[in-house]
Amino acid sequence: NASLKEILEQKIGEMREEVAQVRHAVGNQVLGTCTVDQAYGGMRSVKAMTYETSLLDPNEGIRFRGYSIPECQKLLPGIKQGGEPLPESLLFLLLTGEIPSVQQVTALREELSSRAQLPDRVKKTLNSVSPSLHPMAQFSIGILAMQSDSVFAREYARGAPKNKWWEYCLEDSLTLIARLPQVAAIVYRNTYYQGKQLEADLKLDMSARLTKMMGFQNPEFDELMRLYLTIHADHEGGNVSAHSVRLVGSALSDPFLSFSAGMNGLAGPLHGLANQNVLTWLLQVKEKLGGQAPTKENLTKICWDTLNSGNVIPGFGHAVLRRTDPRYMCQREFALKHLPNDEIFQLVSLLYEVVPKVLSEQGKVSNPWPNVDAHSGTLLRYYGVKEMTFYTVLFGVSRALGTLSSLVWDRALGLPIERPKSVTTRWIKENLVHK
Ligand code: NMX
Ligand code: MLT
Repeated sequence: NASLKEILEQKIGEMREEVAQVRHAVGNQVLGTCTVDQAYGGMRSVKAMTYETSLLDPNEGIRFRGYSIPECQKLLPGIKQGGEPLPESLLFLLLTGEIPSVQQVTALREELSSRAQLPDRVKKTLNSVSPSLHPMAQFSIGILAMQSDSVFAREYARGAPKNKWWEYCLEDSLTLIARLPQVAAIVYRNTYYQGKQLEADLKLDMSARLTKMMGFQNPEFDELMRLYLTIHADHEGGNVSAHSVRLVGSALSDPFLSFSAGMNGLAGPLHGLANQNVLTWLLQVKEKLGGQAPTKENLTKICWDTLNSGNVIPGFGHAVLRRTDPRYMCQREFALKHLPNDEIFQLVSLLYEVVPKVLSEQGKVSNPWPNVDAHSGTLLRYYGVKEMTFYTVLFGVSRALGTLSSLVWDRALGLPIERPKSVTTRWIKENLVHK
């Protein structure tokens, strides 16, 4: 039962060797190309970076270090046998590539607990922020308020050698991950409970610690939180939050600065904010039904009204996925098991039959199927988290696990500053149109 750091030390040595071999063998081969349309079109599908912690298949969905979500649910240690995986187990997997033993997860939990206490000055900063600020902005401020604790920034300024950077990045990443539940809970209590804070119980795993600090006491909700924090953790490297963390980190900005940048991207409606917008939209749908039972017919009409008013249907579509998101499916399975009769879940279920047909008929979307955000708010609401503007913060707590694990590897592999080349439209005309 080697420690996380011992395993990482060994794996980093092996991986540096592997990358050197790969670059020696195929370093000058073309990985991806970029057409003019792709350059104007959000670089969609351009293969232009490496990212080790997860890989997304358009049809199958995400694999964390090679393991699908159902495999993670089966293999990663939970709080009890057969329960949902502990996010701490996933963190171990993302960092090392290995499924941890129960002892290894216990050790990591203890490590995180020992780092979880939030300094008073950070609490003070969070308490001084207006609760009218969106919770994602408050969350990002809380992350930045911890920046003075960065070991990476301190050691870099002292001239730390490059081969040690990953260790300082790991230090900061573990501290950040350990503290984020409390940052999130303070934002929650400040925004919706007049700042009445609850103590952190450091003996609990990060999910139960978070729900307790928010004010909930329900073991079933704790299990949902474990699943939630596991499945939102990582989605390969090109999504807005992961890529922002990578990009900002490539300037050797420390993990606090880099992760805050990622959260500012997650806060956008086309990315993480979609989970808030989905529930807002579902409640609007309910209102439009005006007491009528939902049917395929009346829901089809409401979907068309949404599209015709120039809005997207939140929670549907994806830049890479081309089938139903497995993160949607595992949440659906959780709902079928624990809340099959919930009114909003039944609405979500019926929309699963309706929306893809409407979007396909409209003929614009590359993928008409639901993504992770189409389901998460329904589950949170069922367990009492009715404050929709908070949902993306929970996504953010989870996204730390993947993006910060990846950042450790960026420093371990010595990735340089990111600096792709841009061109102007005039350059394209002169060099391609009038060639
Ligand atoms: N409802 C209506 N129109 C849509 C939708 C949707 N759900 N999804 C895509 N479209 C439109 C899109 O706006 C674009 O229209 P136009 O050509 O007029 O600009 C057209 O379909 C083609 O877009 P795609 O190539 O299918 O999608 P793209 O890769 O550009 O964007 C999303 C991907 C996820 C941003 C897009 O599907 C979307 O806006 N979905 C709704 C918001 C959402 O659920 N976001 C969460 C994604 C997951 N996450 O957590 O980040
Ligand atoms: C994510 O989890 O980051 C989203 O599904 C968006 C993406 O992968 O582009």
